[in-house]
Amino acid sequence: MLTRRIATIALVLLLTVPSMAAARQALEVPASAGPLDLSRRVLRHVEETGQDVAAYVRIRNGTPVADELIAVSCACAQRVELHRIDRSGERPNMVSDAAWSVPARGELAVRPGSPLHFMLIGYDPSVARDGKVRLMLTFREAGSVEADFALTDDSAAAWGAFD
Ligand SMILES: [Cu+2]
Repeated sequence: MLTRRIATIALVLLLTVPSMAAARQALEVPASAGPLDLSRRVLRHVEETGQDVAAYVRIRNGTPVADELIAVSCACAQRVELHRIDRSGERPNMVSDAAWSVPARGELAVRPGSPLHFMLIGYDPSVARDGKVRLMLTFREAGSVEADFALTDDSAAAWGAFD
């Protein structure tokens, strides 16, 4: 019986592991602006129109030249702000920044649970296609790039799924 159970577990692993890896790869197509690589592009899914929703991304810069993210936009929102949660006061406060630095040979991690997120103000979920919305990110040096962000019910889990 034990042998049979192990065989069953092995079979389950054999069937699920490759498909999980494939699903992870299929989740995101590569996107880049010049030398900057944009991955882990996720957006909090909501059904209701007119909400403010958060989006996240990891931007990697392999070059010795720093850059700056200076604007984000989406046909799915009235505007997109670069929000930073300021916890220095009595209550957490969302501050809208003008730009975020992408360090040389480093990364800008707009990560769930961190102080940073894109805030899509007045989000319209009807613009989404195939579980994705397209955002445009503009960098001071690298210029503009359009990239799809995957809708998710759990941003932290979606981000972590790339690990
Ligand atoms: Cu915000």
